[in-house]
Amino acid sequence: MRKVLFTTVYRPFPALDGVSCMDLYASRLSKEQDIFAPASYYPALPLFLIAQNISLPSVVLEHPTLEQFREEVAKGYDYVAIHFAASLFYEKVLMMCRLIRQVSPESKIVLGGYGVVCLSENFEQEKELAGMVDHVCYGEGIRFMREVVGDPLDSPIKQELPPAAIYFMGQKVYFCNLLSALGCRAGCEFCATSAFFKYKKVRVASPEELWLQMKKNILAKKGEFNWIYDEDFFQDPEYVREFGRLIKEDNDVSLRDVSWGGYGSVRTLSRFDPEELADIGLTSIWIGVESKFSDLPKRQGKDIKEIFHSFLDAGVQIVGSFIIGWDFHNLNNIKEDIEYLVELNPTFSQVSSLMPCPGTKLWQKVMETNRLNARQFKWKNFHLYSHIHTHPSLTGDDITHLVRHTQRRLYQENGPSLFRMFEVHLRGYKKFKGATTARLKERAELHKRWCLKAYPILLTVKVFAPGKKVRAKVRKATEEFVAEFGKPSFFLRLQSLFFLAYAVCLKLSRFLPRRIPQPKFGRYLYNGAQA
Ligand code: B12
Ligand code: SF4
Repeated sequence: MRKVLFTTVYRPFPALDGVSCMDLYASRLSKEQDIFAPASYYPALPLFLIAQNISLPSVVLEHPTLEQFREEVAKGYDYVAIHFAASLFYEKVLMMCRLIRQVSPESKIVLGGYGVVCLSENFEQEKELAGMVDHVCYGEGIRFMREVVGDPLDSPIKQELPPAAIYFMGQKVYFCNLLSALGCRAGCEFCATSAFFKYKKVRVASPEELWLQMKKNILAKKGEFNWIYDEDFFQDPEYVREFGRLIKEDNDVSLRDVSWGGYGSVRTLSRFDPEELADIGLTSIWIGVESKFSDLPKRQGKDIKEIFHSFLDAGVQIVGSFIIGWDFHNLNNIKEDIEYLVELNPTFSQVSSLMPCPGTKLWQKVMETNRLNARQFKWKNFHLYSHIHTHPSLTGDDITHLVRHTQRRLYQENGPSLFRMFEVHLRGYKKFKGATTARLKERAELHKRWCLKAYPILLTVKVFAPGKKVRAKVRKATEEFVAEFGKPSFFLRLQSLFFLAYAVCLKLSRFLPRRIPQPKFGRYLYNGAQA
């Protein structure tokens, strides 16, 4: 019987700015937050997703070494399918394909993931790579792989995905991921993911399928919350409202346990009342702030400050992404832009340089105006902190410095993200504790549970706070906590001391030479019967 090997690229993974590029929280969402940046593991979602939706038996390798990969390939697979997650991995993918051709020349090579966009360019040996592979997926991968192996394209899609994990002060929090759709119609000129799907939204799950899988995750206690993939989940209000209706009418699950998040934009969120979304379990959103001066269509609608304020008040955490290096940025206006982001007080943030990506309108513009630093261009420098094109007035070093400055300002003014998370839950609790509906009362209980869970971090933040301002915020939050929930229990106080001791050890460990942590190797079997 034919069989498939699915794999990520091989270890070790590079560090960007001293932090592993595979760590979503430490390297991005809570960067520059000293000991308060949690570590995280993120599964290679597409591989698990595709493996369970084809009829052929398969093996999924996550983060093998090159040697482990070689041993597996030598077993003789009909297809070797590589998750080319980012073009940064170009050299690794090239090496893996050369190795497949040596060890198992009969195997068909399949590439998929956003990284494949590099194949259309001509900087390194892209032609050699393109010449070695049999199938390249530029788009949705489940149906693509079904077509490659000859399965019916439109069978139902399963989504039993391993949870992601966040590690902090010896604690572990799991969260689940679900796929609703890929691509986006808004067509922002810099956006890699919408360009990849040709500015169309490719729907993968109906509201019912999405809710049934989320409900399964909740009842199995697989994770504390569910992240929904859809580049702008709120773009189709009828879809969101149907999904909400299913949640509301389901008596098996209390709102106390429903906690989900997704990407949104100012324009699409302006069509919803935060309370309406809180009532169906929304607890986090990712909003592209991009810049105060941006006139992107997705930024039109309510004032972004109002959006931030009203959602944070409703207990919804916000990941705010922000870009340094727009053409209109200069050393005079950039500080104003940065302070504007700091004032919005996103719970987590992604601050990056403007990264033109092949396939986007921005890439085309940069190429046409000869602004790509093409002579020394290498895909290994292609990431969210690089500067691969010239800016009208800022140098590459300016941009690197400004990215770091923004991350530090967010930390100095607002404190660690985990503290901001506590604040948002407290705000949510205060808003809903006196609610008149039973559902929103349950929502208040969800916030209370998180406040109690996060309370022990306060002492450590107070001791290691980046300044007086944050210390004052912690004092205020502690008083509010006591006013709402009474004096913390003996257990909570003990846990606070444990966190503090842990933090001291972490601080001391900073004096030791640091190794870049590598994600663990995993080998998973799928028998094809699931499809
Ligand atoms: C989660 C995530 C991560 C995670 C996990 C990555 C992983 N293990 O795969 C972490 C934090 C580790 C990460 C790191 C990085 N990431 Co990242 N990441 C994402 C993010 C947000 C979601 C990807 C995802 O899982 N989506 C859900 C799955 C189900 O959808 P999907 O990936 O699109 O997969 C579908 C298809 O693409 C296709 N497909 C995908 N793989 C395969 C493989 C095969 C064989 C086939 C047939 C099909 C197929 O089928 C799937 C189902 O339809 C995307 C942005 C986004 N909004 O999508 C950026 C994104 C992929 N990351 C990006 C970058 C640049 C990075 C970093 C370099 C970080 C940095 N600081 O610069 C590093 C590199 C390491 C890495 N592994 O990617 C870029 C890649 C752009 C490019 N062309 O290079 C993206 C697009 C962000 C962006 N807008 O620029 N990332
Ligand atoms: S709204 Fe977001 S996902 Fe959609 S095109 Fe713009 S940046 Fe991309």
